[in-house]
Amino acid sequence: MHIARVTLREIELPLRERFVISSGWMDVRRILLLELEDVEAVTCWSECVCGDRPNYSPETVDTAWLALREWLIPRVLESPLEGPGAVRARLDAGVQGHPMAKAAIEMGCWGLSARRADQALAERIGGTRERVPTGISIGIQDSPAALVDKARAAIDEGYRKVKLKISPGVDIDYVRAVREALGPDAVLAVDANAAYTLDDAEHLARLDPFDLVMIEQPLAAGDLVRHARLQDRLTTPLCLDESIVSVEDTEDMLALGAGRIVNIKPGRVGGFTSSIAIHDAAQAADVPVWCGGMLESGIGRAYNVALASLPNFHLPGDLSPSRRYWERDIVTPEWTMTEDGFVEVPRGTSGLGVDVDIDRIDDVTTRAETMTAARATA
Ligand code: OSB
Ligand code: MG
Repeated sequence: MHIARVTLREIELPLRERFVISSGWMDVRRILLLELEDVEAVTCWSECVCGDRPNYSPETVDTAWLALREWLIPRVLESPLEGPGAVRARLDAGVQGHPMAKAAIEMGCWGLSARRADQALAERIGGTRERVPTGISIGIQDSPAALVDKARAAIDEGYRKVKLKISPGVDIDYVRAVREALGPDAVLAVDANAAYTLDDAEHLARLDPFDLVMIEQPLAAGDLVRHARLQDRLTTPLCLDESIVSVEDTEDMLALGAGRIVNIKPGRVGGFTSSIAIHDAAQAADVPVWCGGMLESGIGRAYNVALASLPNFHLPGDLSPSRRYWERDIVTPEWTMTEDGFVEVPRGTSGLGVDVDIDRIDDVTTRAETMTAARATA
């Protein structure tokens, strides 16, 4: 694999509705896209999942742009790579951190290698599922009644899991209202985005009666030991998101008992190689994983759907259809959900399984820069 050119682009896509989580909110998604091209002019797009502000992770669109332009893209342009499995080591040499920026390149190389092999991305990485159960992540609402309306609409649309964002004070009453309205069969989860501390253990135990499939990331990202203490005091399984950036973090979680479920976002953990290692480590420990989302465009979604077709993805992913997020996505066809709440994994196609709508992308692009080997060595 020999990358000859990489174009960095930033686009702005307005969300259909404001998305509020405990640590911030978003009306417009700023998205960093990459277009990779190899020496034989085969191309593939990928997406970097960073947000606008460092509320979910330390990386942002602007730090990723800098890291990609200054340190990461030059590294993949400098000489041929053995294959997508070799990309992460190349990017890690001499560059600490920046897993989201690294993931955008690494996953793009997997996409490119799928195109070169004339295989669907899911097939290229060993995915086995033909369709993946779909969940929805509902942002913080102004009242329990407003949340009940959203959650009920989601169940009616067919979603197989409903995740409610919570934060201190916007939690027990909201979850109770939804459980009472939707009944015992609804698959419900909550996600705190690190808003609590271990001092809130008793308060969080008040969620136990609501039979949630998980409480996602109640404590801070670095709080593995404290998550283990909290898990000891709850019957509801904890799921880690922000805390897991590598397979080593996953091993630590397993060793400490800091959680019983892992949310894998390939864009958060540095790409597919790391995602697959996390998937395998969790599977060996009988710990289920599921694929989280970062309000991706249709390009990032293609990677998430491919990953979620691996066998240990037992729980529905945050893989909602395009129309949940955007008036118009940047791919054709847009991502859809079946009436019974599944997303179909593209098969028998080459690469991502969707076409990139370049006219649409041009319309929403705010900056772009192309780098070639010459620039990289200049
Ligand atoms: O914690 O899972 C999260 C979106 C932005 C940042 C963090 C999270 C989320 C979501 C969105 O929950 C899930 C989706 O993409 O549908
Ligand atoms: Mg989360």
